[in-house]
Amino acid sequence: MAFLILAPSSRTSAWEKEIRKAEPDLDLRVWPDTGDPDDVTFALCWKHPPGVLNRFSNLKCIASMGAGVDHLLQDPALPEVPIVRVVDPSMARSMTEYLLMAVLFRMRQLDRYWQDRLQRTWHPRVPEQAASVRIGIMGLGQLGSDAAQAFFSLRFPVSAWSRTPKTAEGIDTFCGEADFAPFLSGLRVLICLLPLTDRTRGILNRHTFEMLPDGAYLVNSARGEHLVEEDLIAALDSGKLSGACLDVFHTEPLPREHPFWGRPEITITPHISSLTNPKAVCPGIVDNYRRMKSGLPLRHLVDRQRGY
Ligand code: NDP
Ligand code: OXD
Repeated sequence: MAFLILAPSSRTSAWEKEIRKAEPDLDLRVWPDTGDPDDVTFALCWKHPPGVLNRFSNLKCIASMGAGVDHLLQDPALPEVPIVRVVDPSMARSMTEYLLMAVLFRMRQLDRYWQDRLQRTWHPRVPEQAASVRIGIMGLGQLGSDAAQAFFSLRFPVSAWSRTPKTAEGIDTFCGEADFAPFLSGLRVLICLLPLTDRTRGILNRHTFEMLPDGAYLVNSARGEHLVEEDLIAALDSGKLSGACLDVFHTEPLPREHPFWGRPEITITPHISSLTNPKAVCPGIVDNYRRMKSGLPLRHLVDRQRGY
């Protein structure tokens, strides 16, 4: 029974260290040094080359190194074994901190003060009150729920949209396609925290932007493919949107020639809104490995049909 780390584009030394710490006797292998492929029963993956997991005929579980599993499900030859993902309160907290930073930076016009500083200009502006800035969160799961509560505790009005009905203290909740337009109306900030699925790909498009009040602000820290990039440029050009803070992109790293770099209204961060911390998550991943070995129910299972 071997545990394989399969993450060709990632540095894996911290993962190896933390997995060994959690289970010192583990037969741990790191791609591409798999040894006998028939030994591998558990694979911890991030952006694996499509098709390669089929080499492991005794594979019993695939674990995502992150919260998202779109990188796994886009492999058309993914073996039919259970998939688990990372759920970690520190990841949710980190995402919440990023979102608070994005919204407060914008609200308190730090971008403009930064420009003023370059000109050595003293130019006070009246700040907006949180109570007049309605935040809309797409996705009320592990990350969206934490963020919604944090904005609510700072007295922002908060709306949240999910696939199935939800209730959350102080949050105006909406669900499904019928609720999409009412959810969007009245938002000053739209935050995307959806998983990438067939139903959510491209959801940040011109039709969605049209349903927002003029001058709304967009934050996307879910996946680049949620956004139709040319529709964002058009919405900024027309003034429909006043700006955006983007952490994720169709192509990462964002190519140097990409038009987003030339747009001062777009804040760009390099997919860091919530990095997975191997120290925090490896005990849970190893727990699932042990569960798989003992035939116990796995935790944080992914529903393949739903896509998340
Ligand atoms: P969860 O699975 O916990 O939550 C997903 C939420 O999205 C749920 O509320 C779900 O609804 C909702 N949802 C899914 N499909 C739809 C739909 N078609 N219409 C409306 N709502 C929908 O995911 P997490 O909160 O853990 O993570 C969300 C995503 O964030 C990840 O998939 C990943 O892509 C991204 N991420 C990005 C990071 C970064 O650094 N940039 C870091 C970590 C994650 P329901 O509750 O009804 O099921
Ligand atoms: C994740 C990510 O899905 O970091 O965890 O994007």
